[in-house]
Amino acid sequence: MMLTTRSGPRAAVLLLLLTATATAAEKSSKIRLNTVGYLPGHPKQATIAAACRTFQVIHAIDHSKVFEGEVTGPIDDLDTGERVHIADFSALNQPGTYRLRVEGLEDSAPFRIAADVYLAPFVLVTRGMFLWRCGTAVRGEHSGDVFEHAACHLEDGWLDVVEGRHERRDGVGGWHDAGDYNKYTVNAGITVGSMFRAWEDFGPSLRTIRLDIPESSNATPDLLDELRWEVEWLLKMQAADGSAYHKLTTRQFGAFVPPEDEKTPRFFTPWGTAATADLAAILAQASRNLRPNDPAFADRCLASARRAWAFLEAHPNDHRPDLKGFQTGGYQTADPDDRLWAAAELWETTGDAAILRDLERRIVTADARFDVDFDWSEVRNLGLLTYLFSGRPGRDPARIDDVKRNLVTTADSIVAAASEGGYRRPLGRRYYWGCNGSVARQTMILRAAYRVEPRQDYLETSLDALNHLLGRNVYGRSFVTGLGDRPPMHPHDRRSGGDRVPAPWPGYLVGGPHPTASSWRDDQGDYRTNEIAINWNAALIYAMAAALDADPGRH
Ligand code: 9MR
Ligand code: 9MR
Ligand code: ZN
Repeated sequence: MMLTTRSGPRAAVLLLLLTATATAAEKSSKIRLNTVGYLPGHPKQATIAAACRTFQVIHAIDHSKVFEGEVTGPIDDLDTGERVHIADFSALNQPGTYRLRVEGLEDSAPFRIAADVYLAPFVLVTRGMFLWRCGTAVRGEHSGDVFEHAACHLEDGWLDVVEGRHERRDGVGGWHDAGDYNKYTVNAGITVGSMFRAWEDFGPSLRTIRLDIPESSNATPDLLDELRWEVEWLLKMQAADGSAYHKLTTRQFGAFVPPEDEKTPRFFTPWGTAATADLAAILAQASRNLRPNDPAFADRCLASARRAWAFLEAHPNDHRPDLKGFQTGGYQTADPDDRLWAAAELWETTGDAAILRDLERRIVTADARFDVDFDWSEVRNLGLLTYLFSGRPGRDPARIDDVKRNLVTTADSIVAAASEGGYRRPLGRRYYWGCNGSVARQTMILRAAYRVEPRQDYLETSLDALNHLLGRNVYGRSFVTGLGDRPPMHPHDRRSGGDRVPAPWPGYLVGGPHPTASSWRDDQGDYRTNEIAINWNAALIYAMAAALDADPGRH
């Protein structure tokens, strides 16, 4: 709209400035809480970045008071430099839609208290994986917008780099990695591993959830069908000798166009041992989880997993692929943790005693140590958890004790880290590329510890992770597109930037602030803090699956 006023452009500029200031003030909401909501029967807290003594919870619509209390604090939040107070309204369990009110401040964003508060969010973020499908057309509706693209990357991929001849090999399918359309074996590892872990830990809560994907009408649970989409692609990433190609990508990152318009050739790149181990782990895990619904497919997965394992045994040294000529994602990583994970999944699926001995040797070498936070480059936790929760006989009781003890100590350190700051962020003061994904993934450690020692702290801190990502942060905003209050509008995502819909594709967790708590920018150009990625979404899927399972009504 053109602004034409009698006093001319200066007044127009002033008016724009005023509007901008108002918007900025609105953006720094002082009452920060989970803008999606809370589960009855669990703690409920907000962080207030202002001096205050009392607060109220009011009905979102008629503003009638339903709860009041005194805040605690102040706490000096070292990450943000703020002095904050905490409003605790845990005692409010009556389902409804509310806002938090503090005299002198703008009311908080609306939020719900409801037993099903995580159901729609779980569907949204898991459907995010479906919308990431490559090699096929996808379509989704959200809040009145339609998000779609035609079948893409049907030429995947070329063998030039690995075979020295210009020939195609079928690598169609899988999920795009992130804001870019490339496909990387290593990142598929942590992603699929985290989602299968969600299935293995919380299957009974997830089994009947419909995701409205093309396979929804078959007899297989939708979450498993979505996983199978990626597993089918991984099968194609295995070379004849059992090794795995490290990635299938363009040479440079492409433009912000819809995926079907990206016609630049994509190449298989050389193999690596981390990629091969991750492929072995996933296919072994897929084999046992998909067996009840498709035994023939399960056999294929297991045969491939075994071939990958045999290749690894014949190539005991860490081998990183030579990726020269490619500027796309690196995902280069040391392989000991990947091998440990592969051993764990293969043993769990087959019961092979030699693999168990190998696995336990690796656990000793790693001091049975859990990583307090982990992403694509650290998959040891996945292996340790599979080992710990196995129902198979034959494990060394001393090893089991080591792993248990380490798990509980690690969970304790996460609880302690959450307690230090004003926002109960389980990752404490660590901020790096993709840290939002790590916050979500910490719930895996917390929920595992809760299984071993049912301390309420573990359960509640895993919900704190979600509270933080959905608005209890310095921005008072949700970090997930299409969800909660003032979610990211400009993620680094080629589909969102390349289509005509103003809203971004929904259901995606952005990487998050770094190097400091306040360095996130909702700007498409800022791929360091505002990109989306399958590994981070998978962690969020786990966290939300865990929250579905935490609904006290379910037990
Ligand atoms: O768009 C790319 C994003 O998907 C990657 O995560 C990121 C880091 O590897 O790189 C982005 O690409 C940028 C490139 O590295 C530098 N030039 C600008 C590109 C953004 O379009
Ligand atoms: O998640 C990756 C992060 O740990 C790295 O620091 C970063 C830079 O190498 O790359 C991230 O992964 C990107 C990948 O390389 C390309 N696709 C997008 C990924 C998310 O930004
Ligand atoms: Zn594609």
